[in-house]
Amino acid sequence: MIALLALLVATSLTRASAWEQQCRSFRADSVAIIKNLEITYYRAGSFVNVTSPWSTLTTSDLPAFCRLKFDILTNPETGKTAGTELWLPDGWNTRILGFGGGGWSGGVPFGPLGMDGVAQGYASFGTDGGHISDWLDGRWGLNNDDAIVDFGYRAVHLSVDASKSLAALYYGKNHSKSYFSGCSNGGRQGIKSMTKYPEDFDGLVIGSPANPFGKWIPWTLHQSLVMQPVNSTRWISVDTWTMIHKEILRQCDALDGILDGYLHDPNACNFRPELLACRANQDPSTCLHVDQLETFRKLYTTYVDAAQNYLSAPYYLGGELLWGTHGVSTPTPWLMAEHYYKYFVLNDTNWDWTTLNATTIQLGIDLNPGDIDINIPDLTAFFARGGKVILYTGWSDELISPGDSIKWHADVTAYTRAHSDLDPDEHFKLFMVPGMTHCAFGPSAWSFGANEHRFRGPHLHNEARYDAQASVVEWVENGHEVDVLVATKYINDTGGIAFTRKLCPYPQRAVFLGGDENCETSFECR
Ligand SMILES: [Ca+2]
Repeated sequence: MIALLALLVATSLTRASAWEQQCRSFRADSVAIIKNLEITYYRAGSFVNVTSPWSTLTTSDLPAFCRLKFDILTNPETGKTAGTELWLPDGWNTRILGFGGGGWSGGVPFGPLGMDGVAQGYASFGTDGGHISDWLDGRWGLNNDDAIVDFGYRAVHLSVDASKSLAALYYGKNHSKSYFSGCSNGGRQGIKSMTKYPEDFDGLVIGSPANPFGKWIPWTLHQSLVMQPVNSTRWISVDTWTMIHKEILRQCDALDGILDGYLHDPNACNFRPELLACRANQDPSTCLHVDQLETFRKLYTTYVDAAQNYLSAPYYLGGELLWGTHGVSTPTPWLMAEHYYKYFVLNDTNWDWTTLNATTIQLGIDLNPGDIDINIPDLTAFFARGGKVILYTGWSDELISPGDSIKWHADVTAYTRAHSDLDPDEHFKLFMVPGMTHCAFGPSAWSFGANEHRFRGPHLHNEARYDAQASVVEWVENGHEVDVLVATKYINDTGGIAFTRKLCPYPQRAVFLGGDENCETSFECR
């Protein structure tokens, strides 16, 4: 028995050494667009400490993998490149998984690459989007069309091609399927891929997409502008938002049957803000001025242009605690939005964001720098080749209105039905996540194996319904439709399980049936 164990250990050591040797001697000369390849092999459980402006990963929990760090030549005429990494686990599950970047990207998304990707056996890749920057800093875009095009679509697309080729070279066989996981701008990147390069991915899990970019960006500035000037009778401070939030919960928390500190369906709440109107001589920190009531109404109303054309959905009830902190209803503008007009649209470093007007907004939409936007909701080519996509958005998203995900889902459904014989419901599911803020977190059950969820906290287990990424694999490879996901709330988002909830394909929602409110089996999708 001991001899057998010794043999097994020796065999596995030999195998590990073979991979290590394969990694260290790997050459990518045959992949023409790869430049400056650097190779590092990490044995299982070794200390990984890597950082980019976008993401830092520090862990000793990863399986053995070969790290390829390289530049992709994105424009042979100018020599433009985009920084990219492909991590190849010894125990490959034969799948490729790409990760998107939020904000302006600006660095390889190491966290999800490791915890969401390699740890699950995927050959995992991500790109910096063609530039190095802080995720909110768009100064790199000034008079830099090459970099803007990389950000718009080129860096991701070419990194898919390169990663497929490199994985085939490394493992000596082609990948089986390719997947993508991204949230925010990463969600936009996923939608861009499905529309522009429908063959790049077989399945995607995308969250809260920054889409349509040219209409979402001005919305963020609009949300700040309606409250200006700071400390006027229109202004709503962080403390006042907290007071409003408490009143919303007082009026509506129990509507879903559970006093759990969040709304399962914000649209079910007929909130009456006027009950907070200040009475004569009332302390103004305990009530709302009539001008603040008007501000409140505007922030929760669909944003349209002067001709009543739709630009963006509004805020929804329940996320108020973040609106004034890292949301967009803040004294200063959402930096990403200010930089979009300064450095991408107007090339005017002195542009004053408070002068935002219909002409500037339309110019951004018409210019569509770097083809950032996705203007036609056409996923028919992606659907026709069997592609599947799970889209998710938190109802309490503070940076991108969740209503825009609902509109995009409806637009794609309508377009598909009008222009093909395909059934969009067999390819595209939307999951609205009660109480979740932008991409993750919030008072609710928000962990379900979507982008960065394993990086941001613990994970229940790998069964498909607990794991959006595993669910889309099941859907693509075995035809098992995703009819429910289970989200988990961990104690303080780090510890044991506080409660679980069902997430249902929109427009269904999880209805509480009674019984144990902490267990998802007490809910039903209706
Ligand atoms: Ca509730």
